[in-house]
Amino acid sequence: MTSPLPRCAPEVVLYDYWRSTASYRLRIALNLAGIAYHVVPVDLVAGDHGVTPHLARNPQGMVPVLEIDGLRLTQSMAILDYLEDMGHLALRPADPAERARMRAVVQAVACDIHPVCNLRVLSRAVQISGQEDTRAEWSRHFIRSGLEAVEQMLDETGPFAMGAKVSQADVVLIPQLYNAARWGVPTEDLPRLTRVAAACAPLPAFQAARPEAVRPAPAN
Ligand SMILES: N[C@@H](CCC(=O)N[C@@H](CS)C(=O)NCC(=O)O)C(=O)O
Repeated sequence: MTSPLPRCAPEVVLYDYWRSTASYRLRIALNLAGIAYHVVPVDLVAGDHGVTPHLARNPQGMVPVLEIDGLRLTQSMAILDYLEDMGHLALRPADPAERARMRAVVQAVACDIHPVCNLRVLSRAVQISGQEDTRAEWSRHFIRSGLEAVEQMLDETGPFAMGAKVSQADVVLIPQLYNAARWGVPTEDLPRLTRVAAACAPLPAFQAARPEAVRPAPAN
């Protein structure tokens, strides 16, 4: 009698771009969950997100997209909640008031800072103004003012964004801080954000998700 084939879990596939902060959120989350995944790069600079086959994966033409459990999911925060609802993660405080406080931080980043500094928004701003400088000035303005407000929303003692435990707030803040540094936005004078960055930096799940750690090797 032949032995049955081993039952393999279907592969988890992350369509991402190494510098994409929304993709960075999912890399951290999947690492925290201990879920192995295969990365398919979608080159935003080359415009691969706006054409087939990526548009067929996500009609919004954005990364990340995650294939998991036979599903194809878009929107990083919806995916974080899916991983949580499936029992892979516990990054949302149980207490409703604490959870609302955390969601306020998450949404300040994911709904208010990040979208206005997205590639398509910056490209349009440059197109309308006719000034390439607009890209950096616009980004710096919205990232700095947004982070100044977020600073005041964070837990006073930490060390993580909402207190003693890593939460979804840390998962969105670390990529946003990376993006701030990329645009030359100073954040060292924001002590709570600086503390969050220091607390998350040594954690292996955050380390392995860094853009520098996942950047594809240049093609020869
Ligand atoms: N709300 C979406 C945002 C996704 C998003 O903005 N992704 C960016 C990269 S960080 C993107 O694909 N940008 C392409 C563009 O702006 O055309 C999510 O959280 O997944």
